[in-house]
Amino acid sequence: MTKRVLITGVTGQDGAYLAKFLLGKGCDVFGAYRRLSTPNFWRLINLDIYDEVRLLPVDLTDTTSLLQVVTLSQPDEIYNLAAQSFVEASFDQPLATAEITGLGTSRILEVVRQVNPGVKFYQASTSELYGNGNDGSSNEVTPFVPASPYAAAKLYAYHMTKIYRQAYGIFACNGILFNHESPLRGLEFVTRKVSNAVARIALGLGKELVLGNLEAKRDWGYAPEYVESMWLMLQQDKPGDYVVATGESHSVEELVRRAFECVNLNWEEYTRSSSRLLRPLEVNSLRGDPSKVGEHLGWKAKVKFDELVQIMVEADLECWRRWLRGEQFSWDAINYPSKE
Ligand code: NAP
Ligand code: F7E
Repeated sequence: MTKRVLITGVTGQDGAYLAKFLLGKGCDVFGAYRRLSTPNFWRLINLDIYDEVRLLPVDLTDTTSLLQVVTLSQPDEIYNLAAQSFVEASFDQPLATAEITGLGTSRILEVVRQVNPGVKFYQASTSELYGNGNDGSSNEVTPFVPASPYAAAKLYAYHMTKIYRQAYGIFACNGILFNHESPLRGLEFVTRKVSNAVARIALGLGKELVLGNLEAKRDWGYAPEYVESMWLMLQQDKPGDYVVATGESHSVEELVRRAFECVNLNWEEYTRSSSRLLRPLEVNSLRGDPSKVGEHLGWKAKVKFDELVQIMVEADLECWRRWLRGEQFSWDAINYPSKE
């Protein structure tokens, strides 16, 4: 029988890649999207799957809408990817972040418990949970020391996922994913901000790149690979929690240097750091230990840092070259889901 899957946050980076991956597995894919005044389906259009995903409106702050999408889609598996996911914004909007990213997860879990506790549930947990608690590499038993409203909200969601697993026997998993990036990454995140600025500078469309903390280190992987790990977690005999990472970390400065190397420019001539872009509290360094996901699920990151940066810079160069030729970006497309 065709498996039915529901993805919250289908309009985001991971939602779009996961939808594509699950369609490739032959699943019936339901995508829960948030109605906005400006349509936001450019990633689904970019991956050429807009017509294949069955789009249902939802808001994580509205339990009724969650009840409706779960009842309508009758899923075998739910992937909860929706969140206010930008750490910086969580300092400006701590309550909205708690409502969506934290309580939103509780609302879905409660709908699952009441409607069909047999549904398998994936929670998008994060390396931000570790905060500054550990200088080395972090695994599934490393203590969590959250350092932002985003991380605190995700910590609550992480625990609720475990609690529903232990208390009600729900097949609920936490994927503790380290940063993963792609050409579909939002422009506010540092990798895409850099690749986009570098492409514009290389084509004479931009002059400089202004960043915050150049010393911060992250374990950056390639998003299309990471969504496979989400699916693998729900195909196991037992539910569990898994760190997903490359095992390497690099600084923001290395990211910038590498990105400018891709277009044969010297990063120092175009880049400056502004104290206005520093966060009220920074997570200095994160590196994951992917031993468990490798041993239990056979998952391993293939695309590493240098290749990732190259993929992203080349994709942005291609976009801006098309723009110079008068073509549209995929995110210029106007589209609305049909009620049918
Ligand atoms: P993203 O691009 O920011 O996507 C977030 C999604 O959540 C979007 O589809 C967004 O909809 C939706 N959303 C936000 N508020 C909502 C609400 N109130 N109701 C319903 N939907 C709402 O994030 P991502 O990078 O794909 O990440 C996916 C998930 O993994 C997130 O939960 C994130 O926190 C987590 N995570 C990400 C990373 C990473 O490196 N990417 C690492 C670890 C964990 P709109 O399009 O309408 O805004
Ligand atoms: O910042 C530094 C910044 O915003 C990375 C989310 O997907 O991954 C993401 O969170 C680092 C930080 O990602 C700028 O201070 C310097 O140290 O790309 P980011 P993030 O905060 O690591 C985790 C795993 C998630 O779960 C989140 O949802 O880069 N940085 N200068 C900058 N960051 C940004 N955005 N912009 C700058 O100008």
